[in-house]
Amino acid sequence: MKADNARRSGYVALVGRTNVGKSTFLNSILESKVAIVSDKPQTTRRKILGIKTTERGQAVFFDCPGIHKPRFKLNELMMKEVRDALHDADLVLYFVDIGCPRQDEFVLSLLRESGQGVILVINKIDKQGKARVLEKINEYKDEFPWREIVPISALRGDNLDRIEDLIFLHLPEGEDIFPAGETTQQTENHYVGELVREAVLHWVQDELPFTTTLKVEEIQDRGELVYVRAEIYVESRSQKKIVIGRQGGLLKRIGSEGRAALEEYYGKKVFLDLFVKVVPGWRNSPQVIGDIFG
Ligand SMILES: Nc1nc2c(ncn2[C@@H]2O[C@H](COP(=O)(O)OP(=O)(O)OP(=O)(O)O)[C@@H](O)[C@H]2O)c(=O)[nH]1
Ligand SMILES: [Mg+2]
Repeated sequence: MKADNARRSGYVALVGRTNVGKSTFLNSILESKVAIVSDKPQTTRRKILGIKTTERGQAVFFDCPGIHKPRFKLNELMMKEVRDALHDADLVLYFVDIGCPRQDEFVLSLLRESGQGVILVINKIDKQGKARVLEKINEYKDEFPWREIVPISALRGDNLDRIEDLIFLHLPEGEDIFPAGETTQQTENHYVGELVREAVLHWVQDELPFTTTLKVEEIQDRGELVYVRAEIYVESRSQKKIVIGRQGGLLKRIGSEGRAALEEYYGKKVFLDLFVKVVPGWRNSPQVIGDIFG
């Protein structure tokens, strides 16, 4: 017979369409800013690992890019990240936004294919009343053999205790995978690039969230300050003009927001040197994509 207090551990894939709040959930449950968040589509590009160790065990989350049909090599690799995470997972959390209509036959087919146990997470309940929560549960309950259905607000923290409880209930028995005390596994270069990209996403609009990326070229600790040089890639000269803005105004805003995030991370002064570079078709360029996923 299994002991109730046996330690549990395993991989938990966070999947769903873009903007449903997967990265917000990861940061909330870890109480640490591990993944960047934005209200623009396709914010997360490669899967981000987040580790939660408690007295019950260890849940290792894969925060995935939003599920979509790929049109560029970049997006094919984003979807590969999702498939890999689904394959490697011991448990899947499928996120939906309570305010969005159902349009997820494609996602449900991926979940079925994966053969994994899935918890349905109805996020953003802070935006809607209780009646809507019940409606949403009814809409979904017969669509898949869900292990559980949990309404939450990742932003406000509603029901996070409940979901943590259920995660450990459904993870297999096992010892910790990572040393206690670790919360993520990202290189400094990647994390720094993500923080600056978050600032880019905050300020750009229209097609630019899709057509920009960022590469950190240099990080140099100069004692009293950290020097960071990064390049924002865009696809055309007109996009470059937009990102720079009138009299450099937009790039300045991006720069000062990115610098503030980096100063918080490093706990000291940062000099952020930002450049905008035109790289036509970078979303199909093996070299650029290699940098993103490498
Ligand atoms: N009102 C409300 N907004 C939320 C909640 N969770 C996330 N958001 C907002 O939803 C937007 C998208 O959040 P993300 O966490 O970046 O979404 P994501 O699912 O990781 O998106 P991708 O990385 O693009 O797949 C942001 O503006 C968040 O602040 C929530 O519980 N309530
Ligand atoms: Mg995300």
